[in-house]
Amino acid sequence: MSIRPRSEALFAEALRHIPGGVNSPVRAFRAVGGQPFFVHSARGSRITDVDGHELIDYVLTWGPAILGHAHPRVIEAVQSAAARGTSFGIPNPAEVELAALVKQWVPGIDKLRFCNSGTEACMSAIRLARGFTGRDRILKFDGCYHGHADALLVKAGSGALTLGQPDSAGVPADVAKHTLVLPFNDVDALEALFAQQGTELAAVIVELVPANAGLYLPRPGYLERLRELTRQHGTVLIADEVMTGFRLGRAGAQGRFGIQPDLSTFGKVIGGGLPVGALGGRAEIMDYLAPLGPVYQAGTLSGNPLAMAAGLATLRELEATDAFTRLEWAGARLESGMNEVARRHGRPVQFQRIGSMFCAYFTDRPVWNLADAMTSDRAFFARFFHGMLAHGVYLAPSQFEAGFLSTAHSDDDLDRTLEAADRTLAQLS
Ligand code: KE4
Repeated sequence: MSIRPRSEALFAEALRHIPGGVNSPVRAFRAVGGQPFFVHSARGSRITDVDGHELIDYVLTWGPAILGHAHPRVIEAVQSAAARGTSFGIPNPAEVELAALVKQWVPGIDKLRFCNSGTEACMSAIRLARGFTGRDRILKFDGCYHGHADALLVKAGSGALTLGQPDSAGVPADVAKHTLVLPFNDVDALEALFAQQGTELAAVIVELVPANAGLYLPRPGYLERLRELTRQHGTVLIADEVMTGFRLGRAGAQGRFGIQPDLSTFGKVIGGGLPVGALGGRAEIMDYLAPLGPVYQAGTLSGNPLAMAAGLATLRELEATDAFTRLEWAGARLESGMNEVARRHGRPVQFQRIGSMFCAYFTDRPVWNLADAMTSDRAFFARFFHGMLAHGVYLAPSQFEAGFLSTAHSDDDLDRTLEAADRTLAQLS
């Protein structure tokens, strides 16, 4: 007897109308088996599915819901903005306010351009770097994901990796050939590449904290060396902060690691759950964007007033509360608790965390790059995922995704989560 009959019926219908029944591949549960549930509503740290099950949510719509779902101030801001019109395609005050606020939070952002997704932001940043330098070649790192623009779907992480399609069909070889891919955290490989072709590189795009193959951290000195090499060779350093921006602190990962990129891309939190992306950085580069400069970039809904209102309300709430202190505390509590539970059951787990982002790899070796991440026992992860779901905890449906905490996750949520993990590991032992 299914406990989710309404979700099952909806998924059967979705399969008739939508490829794979989902509007983004990772939602399809292909990495963990079974089928996705459908959400009826969400509030705070909880989501309720269409069959009435309430779950503690650690996906948080893949990062944006840093204040938890349906935060009153965000809802109020969006409702108030909507009453004045949903879109104008004409400059509106909110886009100026949000751009100014982002500049206050992130040193080194002289100018900012809004778009509608992280993909758009990263795609535009690559085009801008190519236009600014006159060079075609770019470098990314395996396991890192920067959205689904052709140039960046080369050994992508996230969904593409989980679906076992390191390169996507439909990306012309003529496009992919301009994208070089190195292992992350390998300084020797970086030195060799820059020695060989550094002056031909338009850009390096990097997640300063790769979180699309689970979550791993830069080794001490690695990002600093990357910054030095890109500066020496006139290569634009693009920090992809779509996931880490405004989550790992006011200045995101670049603030935590003291790295000053030339360009940064943002998404997720900056939109407070509505569709927003952004790229920003040095005016010398940003002013190459149309209508000032020769690099074209555009969007009907860019700077949309509803999305701007949600983003402004979110950042203002983070600023008004001790959000980052709370997020750090909750992350540390979850980490220590999960490590204790894993030890109790003699299960090798690498629980890797920074701030309110985390990933539990089922492997006995620390994870510093994609090759390490691939040693995780994905079959066991799938069983753990479903065990946790059965105990009311929703983790990302893939080993190669990060989990997130919000300011709405209570001590009781954390206790329940650790209890669920204890019971799940006991059942799987
Ligand atoms: P979007 O186009 O999905 O808004 O952003 C693309 C993107 C760019 N850069 C980074 C570092 C990202 O993490 C993402 C998107 N993240 C995935 C989750 N790993 C989105 C989830 C999905 O694809 O459904």
